[in-house]
Amino acid sequence: MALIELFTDPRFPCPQRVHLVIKELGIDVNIRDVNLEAKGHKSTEFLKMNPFGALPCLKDNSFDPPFVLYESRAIVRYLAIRYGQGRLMPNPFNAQATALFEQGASTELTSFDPTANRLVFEEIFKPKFFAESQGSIDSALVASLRSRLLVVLDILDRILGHQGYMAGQEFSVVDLFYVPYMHHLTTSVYPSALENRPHLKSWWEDMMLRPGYLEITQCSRYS
Ligand SMILES: N[C@@H](CCC(=O)N[C@@H](CS)C(=O)NCC(=O)O)C(=O)O
Repeated sequence: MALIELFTDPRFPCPQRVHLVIKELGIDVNIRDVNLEAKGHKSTEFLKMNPFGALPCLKDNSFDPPFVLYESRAIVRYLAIRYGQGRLMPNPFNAQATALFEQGASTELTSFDPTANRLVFEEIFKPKFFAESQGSIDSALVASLRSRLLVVLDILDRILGHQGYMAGQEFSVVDLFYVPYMHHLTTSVYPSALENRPHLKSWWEDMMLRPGYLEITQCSRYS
């Protein structure tokens, strides 16, 4: 049996977070495709692994019984610690580095994601995959998300004016957490997002060179 199995639909941003770290750290993972449109993630079998019925989900068969984990950011941290020799994570015995890492991780989860995720869903994924079940684009919501997002992007630009990466001076998994939604913002939903935000722009230019980014943007299975 494969050692690590990743249940994924690589066309979607949350699974892509995990694909990015796998590529970045060169971890050997067996891909188990679950088609979101075909509702594979709502099957009884899948719900036993992730009761929320969402992707991604990881199964590590090096344990008996296998270790099952859902939530993309938790999976990324787990893979970096267990299979990446702790790379892209702070030294857990360095209190300040760990605190700054958690500060950066919380900023992504509580400030960036609620606006970027919702906006990208509304403008890209809803019309593309879920129009029948979720209706058309809600333009009032889009307008409000856009103005809230700009405030967050301004703050991120200021933060990156005095540190190189989202969670401090080192590149970490927190930078990867941002990548899937930043990709959709900068390429289609909000191409002007980086205008007049020089620090954010230069950080993003750096991210676009990462091996995982090149894979998710150049390989057709991710789109
Ligand atoms: N917080 C979760 C969110 C997971 C999530 O919502 N995944 C989406 C794909 S980006 C999904 O499976 N959507 C289908 C659904 O919720 O029915 C994570 O980061 O893993």
